[in-house]
Amino acid sequence: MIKRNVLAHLILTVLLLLFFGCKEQQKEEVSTSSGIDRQWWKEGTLYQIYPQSFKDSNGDGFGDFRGIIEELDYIESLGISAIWMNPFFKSPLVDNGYDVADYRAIHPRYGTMEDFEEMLKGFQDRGIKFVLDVVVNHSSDEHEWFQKAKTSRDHKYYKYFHWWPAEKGDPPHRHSLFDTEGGWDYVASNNSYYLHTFAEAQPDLNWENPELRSEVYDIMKFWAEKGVNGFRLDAFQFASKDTTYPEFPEGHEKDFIKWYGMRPELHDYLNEMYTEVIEPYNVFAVAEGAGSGFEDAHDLVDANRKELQVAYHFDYVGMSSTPERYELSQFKEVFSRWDKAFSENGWLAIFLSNHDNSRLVNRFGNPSPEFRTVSTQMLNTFLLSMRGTPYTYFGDELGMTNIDMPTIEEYVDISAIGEYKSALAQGKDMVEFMERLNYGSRENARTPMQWNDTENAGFTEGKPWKRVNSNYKQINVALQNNDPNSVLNHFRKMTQLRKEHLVLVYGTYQLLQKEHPEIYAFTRMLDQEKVLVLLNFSSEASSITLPEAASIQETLINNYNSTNVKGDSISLLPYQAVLFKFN
Ligand code: TEU
Repeated sequence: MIKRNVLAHLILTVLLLLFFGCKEQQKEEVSTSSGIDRQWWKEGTLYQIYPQSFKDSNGDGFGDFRGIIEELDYIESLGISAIWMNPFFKSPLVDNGYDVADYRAIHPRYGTMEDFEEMLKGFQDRGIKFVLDVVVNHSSDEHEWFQKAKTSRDHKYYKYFHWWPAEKGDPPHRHSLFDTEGGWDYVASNNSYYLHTFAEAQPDLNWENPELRSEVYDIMKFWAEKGVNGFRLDAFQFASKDTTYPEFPEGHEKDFIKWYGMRPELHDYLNEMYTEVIEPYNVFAVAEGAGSGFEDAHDLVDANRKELQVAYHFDYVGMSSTPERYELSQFKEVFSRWDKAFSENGWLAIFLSNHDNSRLVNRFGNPSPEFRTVSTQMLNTFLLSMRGTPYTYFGDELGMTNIDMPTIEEYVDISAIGEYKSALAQGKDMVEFMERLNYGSRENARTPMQWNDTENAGFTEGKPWKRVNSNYKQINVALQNNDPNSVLNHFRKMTQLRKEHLVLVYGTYQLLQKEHPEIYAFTRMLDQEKVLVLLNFSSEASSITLPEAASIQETLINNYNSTNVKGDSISLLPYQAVLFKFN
């Protein structure tokens, strides 16, 4: 049996193969746009709220809807256009809500349906759209469907899940992303094994069954009728499966996603979802995951195919998940490659962080007190000036950092605990393992929002469900609000700039000097408007020689007070980020 961390290694190998396997495609990195199809979900910046950690209104230590309502003005002040909120449905919370027991009910931790409606109206009144997280690759084992499915093979809900009848013998081995024991578990009452791609408590739903699909569309319609504007489809590339459940053969690491999901039928289901929900309700959908390559990704978001509107891929997330970090050349290569592939057709999300990764500044910037402000500003400049829809994870508009959690006792995340058990069982060097977990764990990104310098950073008046980062007195909203040079105000300037300059949304992208070891330089161009983006990814000053420097007209944004342009040479200070308009 291949253990979980071996699997993680395989995934990393896949990513590396993808990076280097496609190098020949990057010879020509100029992209062109073919007419503008203006859409709110392309132009806006999306802000992700992890509701459990945003703001607690009732002192129980968990963030809730009323806490979010209290902060609507703050959210509006960011200049973002849409919210994506992580799941808040009824759930046993085995995976913090990614295990849904009732898709139409609110978990009491977050409030009531009335609270939800008031919060939604608060967003609508401010012109902010709302994107719901739809977790329908799997449900919770406490969902009524699964509870009834367990009772008998004759129950109609039995066919809502994937089963292996025990009389056929042991099921073929299947990896699970959260369970070292594998992806099948036995149920005595119906003498069958059920499949779970994630935890044991997250049985996979059977998308090959039209009745199940119809139930999901009804759930989406229920929320669309309440006024939500979009859906994020969780782990969706796994939804359609080969129901002979073939074993994962050695040497097929590259095909991991194809092997377990991404069947051709997925496109039919998405097309059906489009006809049933997306088009009639005028909503949009974004899939977590973009399949196993450009072809899959294109098919998912090709407007002519009427499936999804946006996809997000993980190529650059993998490169930063270990303390060894990444090379700037890889970073440029991945973004340029994906941009080129989508220059004619389709649309991507641009993100560097979310609830499944440690903090942005730790992975891609420099969290030291000296550089965290400028390096976060530089990364936010990148996110908001690249082609695609920027996704900003809450707290990254402040430069919130990883929390130091050196011992396993503090971890509550199913993924972290599973990895720990597996490492222990394999006799790994646990000191090294804990260092890696401390750096890469997604729990780093789930600590409470830092509002001010009062106790618990103003997140709660009770005991927070997760310890607040001890740096909250140095990094918080109150401190940054009135400081024109703060990460927060730089973020606000960037969202504003993106609204004012359509070139930052739709302009073509061209990478300049791809070999430069410290500076990421690119242009965006739309009709007569031309913008030069210069980002120093290093803690040292650096300079670059560009013919474009001679045609600079205006500085649009700069995270330092000055720029240093001499002829065709531009010098940048550590982590300096500048946008120039040029002829
Ligand atoms: O994540 C899907 C996914 O691909 C995970 O492997 C993810 O990379 C992993 O959680 C990182 O530790 C989605 C959600 O975003 C995640 O929070 C859920 O835990 C998961 O689905 C199961 O629903």
